[in-house]
Amino acid sequence: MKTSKRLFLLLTTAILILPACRGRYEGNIKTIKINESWQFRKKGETQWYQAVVPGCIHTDLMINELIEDPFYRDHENHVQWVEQEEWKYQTHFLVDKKLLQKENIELVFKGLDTYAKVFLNDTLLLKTDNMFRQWRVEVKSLLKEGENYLHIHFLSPIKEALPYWNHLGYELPGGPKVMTRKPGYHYGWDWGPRLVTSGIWQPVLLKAWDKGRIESLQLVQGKITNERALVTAVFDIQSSASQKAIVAVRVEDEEEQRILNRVSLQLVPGFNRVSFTFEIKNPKLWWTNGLGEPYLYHLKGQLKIGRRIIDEVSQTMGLRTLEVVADKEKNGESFYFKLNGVPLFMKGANYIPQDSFLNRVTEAKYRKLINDAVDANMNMIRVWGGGIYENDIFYDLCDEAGILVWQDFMFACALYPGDKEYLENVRQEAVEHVKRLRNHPCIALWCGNNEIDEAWHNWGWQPEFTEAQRQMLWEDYQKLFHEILPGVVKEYDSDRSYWPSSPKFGRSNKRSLTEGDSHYWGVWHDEEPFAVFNEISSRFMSEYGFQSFPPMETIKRFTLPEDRFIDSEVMRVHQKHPRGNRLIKTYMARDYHIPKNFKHFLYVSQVLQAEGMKIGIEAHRRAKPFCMGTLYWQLNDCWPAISWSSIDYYGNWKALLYFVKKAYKALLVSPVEEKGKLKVYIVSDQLNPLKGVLLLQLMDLSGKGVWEKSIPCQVKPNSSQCFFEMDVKDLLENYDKRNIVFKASFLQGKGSLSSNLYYFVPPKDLLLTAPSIKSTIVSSEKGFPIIELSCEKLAKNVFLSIDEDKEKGFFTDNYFDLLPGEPGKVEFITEKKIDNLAKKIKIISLVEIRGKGVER
Ligand code: BMA
Repeated sequence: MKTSKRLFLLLTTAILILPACRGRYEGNIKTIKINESWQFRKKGETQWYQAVVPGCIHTDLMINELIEDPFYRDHENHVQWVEQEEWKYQTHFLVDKKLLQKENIELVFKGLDTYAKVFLNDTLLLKTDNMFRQWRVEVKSLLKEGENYLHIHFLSPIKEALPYWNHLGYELPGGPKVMTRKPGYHYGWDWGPRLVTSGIWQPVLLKAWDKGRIESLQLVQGKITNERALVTAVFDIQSSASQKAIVAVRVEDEEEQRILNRVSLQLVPGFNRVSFTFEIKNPKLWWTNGLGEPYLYHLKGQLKIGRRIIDEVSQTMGLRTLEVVADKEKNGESFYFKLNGVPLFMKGANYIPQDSFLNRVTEAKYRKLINDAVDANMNMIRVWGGGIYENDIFYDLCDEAGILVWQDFMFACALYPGDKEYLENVRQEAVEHVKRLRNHPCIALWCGNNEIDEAWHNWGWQPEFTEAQRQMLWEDYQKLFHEILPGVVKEYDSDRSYWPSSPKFGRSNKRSLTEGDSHYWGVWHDEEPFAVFNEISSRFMSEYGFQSFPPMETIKRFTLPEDRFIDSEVMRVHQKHPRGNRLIKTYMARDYHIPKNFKHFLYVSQVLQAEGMKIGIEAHRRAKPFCMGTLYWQLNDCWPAISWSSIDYYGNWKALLYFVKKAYKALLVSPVEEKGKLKVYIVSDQLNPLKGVLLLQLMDLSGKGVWEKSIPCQVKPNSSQCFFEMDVKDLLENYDKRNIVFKASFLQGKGSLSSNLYYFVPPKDLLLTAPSIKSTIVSSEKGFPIIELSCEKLAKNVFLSIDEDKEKGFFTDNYFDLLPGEPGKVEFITEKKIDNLAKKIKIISLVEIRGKGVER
């Protein structure tokens, strides 16, 4: 272990400053956070270092400068030894007399990563083997007044799994990691590094209580009409005696604070369940982003014994009905969500954990990400099964924002053991998370796993096993995903749907296009052109995607100047897909001139990804109601990488998210070529009909109009309709395709509600010339600068950037096409005022970078 620069070195435990009993008496419950004065050391060494709790071994090693940042250059490779080691964590905490007088005292570990032996005052308290679970241990008899010693010994997650793995007698697809209940992505993924952490990743609490406490409060919605909603409150209560109690639910909204209902009862010692129904008059419903307000009621569940409220839980509640409609039809089986009776087209993305080191995901990062999703007009996020069951804040924010969550259980792309102990461990894990999350209106469905059904049938796994093994493995699969997990959902959250695997069928099964959700990876993995998105359709596209490079400002943060070329060793460490760079170049060559300059290559890679995904998204939306959802892969990153993400690790929007924002607008005008015809669709997710005019214009690239047509149209609510079609040959008879842009706009009065451009040749064949972009900066009402842009010739994919070393800000639009005679406006949101902004903003478009730069 490196010993230099130990900023936080603490020599002995003797000099520790012990935390006093901090915490609040919440009624009768006292909670003390044990998050201070933690130290760690490697097993076999004597030196203790300061640790941060919650945290993980890698970040602790970094803080103490014992390892370098694994995200920097190729340092991921230098820290692989960490996973092989055992780590000890310790702290001392004070307990006072008053606390010891409590009837019950419990140590709660909200999350330990992963194989740990926990000792309190040198007595073995607990052995853990599941990072996703919480652990609660009664400790009253072990605690003493004054100083107490807590010590956790983390075993190597790799070494612990191996004997178990070797004992199997065959190799499960996914490798030894499947033996360990820990996020799959920690072991490396095709967008993420291998950083197998250990540590105390969630808070440690001491909870002390007398008499009784509320274990959980479940809110089960009954019938909802315009006049009233009936809700049943189910309280699970622990009582230390036979005693009388009152259990109540209060509403604590701004306009109303009162008890909604209460019951008196006689508690028995131990576990008690009590339920009663209450009524909400003139209920306000919870709606998704774009459709209405995601209204939340603020409730309190209370337990009163004698005259005192001895426990109280706060709970928000969103009233809504949500069904997953999977009905057999003539041509397959539908798959869609119905919210408050309205069939809902889902627009969103797949989410992965925001960091390899989960303790670094701050509340601010959660807020920014969910705000970005809202800003991009999403109404669903899929929490993918190779990551984690997210922290409460994630679901709280989704509740507030009206974003539905497709929640996978944490199983992805592998087979898992089927022995009794493992299955029981997993069952407990599922029970905990279903109970934790079931009151969130945002949870749309529980899904067993990511791609395992598809993999079993299509990924060539089966020939690796004997017939008997195959049978056993499939039985194990069925046990977990068709019995245990749906059983847990049925028992603890019976109103929600369970879906065994995403996708329902793999791509090589034709039924994947007519039944259930599907993952379409013909584009990318099989190198099919983006236009294939226009030909295939499915009932719900829960995955499809394309990679791009992050922007230069991100690359600068993990490279040295000599690393900054596409296939440099360092860049390849940050490209986890074996064929990734080659695929990007292959697709780029089809549609673009491949830039020689690295910075320009980054830009074109993003434009390529964005334009490609736009084709997919619009095709899925046009296919409504046959197709009722589109979730692209992937929303975000867990480290700075070349990946499918739309937001990079540092929160920067790639071109893709700007395109998504437009393609996910409630009203979409979508031109497309189908079998030699140009068609224009209007897709509306609005619930009201719209009357307006569809204006169609052909222009040359200098902005001169050559053809125009206006079509009065009535757009039905929640629909996709084709309002125009014409043979492309006839339409373009007199013009050079390479010099033409088609614009379709939906107008009401003079205002355009939505518009879109269409080109008849790939960008590399367009006769683009220098657009002569002019920009002026004016101040907006909010005080942020606005950049007004105009051009003389069509400017394709105008890209605004600012000196990435010095300044930071967010352009409200970017990578867009600018038409002559149609000025553009972009706001630049910054935290601090930037002097000489006009000089610092750089503007380029596709034509300016052709043939420029040096190839590397
Ligand atoms: C999907 C996901 C991930 C993977 C992505 C890109 O199938 O489920 O497993 O990262 O493809 O290959």
